[in-house]
Amino acid sequence: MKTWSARRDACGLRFAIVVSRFNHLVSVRLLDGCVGELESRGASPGDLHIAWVPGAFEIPLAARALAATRRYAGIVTLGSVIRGGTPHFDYVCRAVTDGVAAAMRETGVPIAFGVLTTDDVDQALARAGGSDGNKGVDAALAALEMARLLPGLARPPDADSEAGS
Ligand code: INI
Repeated sequence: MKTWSARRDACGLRFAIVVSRFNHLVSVRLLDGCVGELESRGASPGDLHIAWVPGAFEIPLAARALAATRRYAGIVTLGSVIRGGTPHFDYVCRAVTDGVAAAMRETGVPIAFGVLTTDDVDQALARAGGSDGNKGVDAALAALEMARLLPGLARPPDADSEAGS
């Protein structure tokens, strides 16, 4: 059996990161995790381009615009939507998830989803470098893996073993 292998090595790859200013304390922690992970895997700081947007609702438009430049191997989206007392939460969550998925489909560029959707701030902080890990790290790894995998899918697989880390 043959598999495509996707080394999670960021050397020489350029990434864009779209991050929401809303819930800033959470966002900076997600961003720290994301940038730290990509740099620890060899990305050059000059190859990580960061776009701040007002809120999660604006993330898809910026991600799509960046993807359309064809300059990036992958894009990471970061932010948090925290439930309040109104249906606003549901509309913003729907818009950002559907919008990011559509941007990825329409452009063919890997766009990782690192937008938290939580009931309260504590849950968000727990997932932004707290007790439940850091979704910024997870999103960075997803973007990196897809960036490495995608070009090879145009050719048949040639590795005999499972993909490594
Ligand atoms: N944006 C967020 O990123 N997170 C939220 O929790 C949030 N809440 O709760 O309202 C939020 N709202 C702003 C929204 O994303 C837009 O920036 C705004 O509606 C302007 O278009």
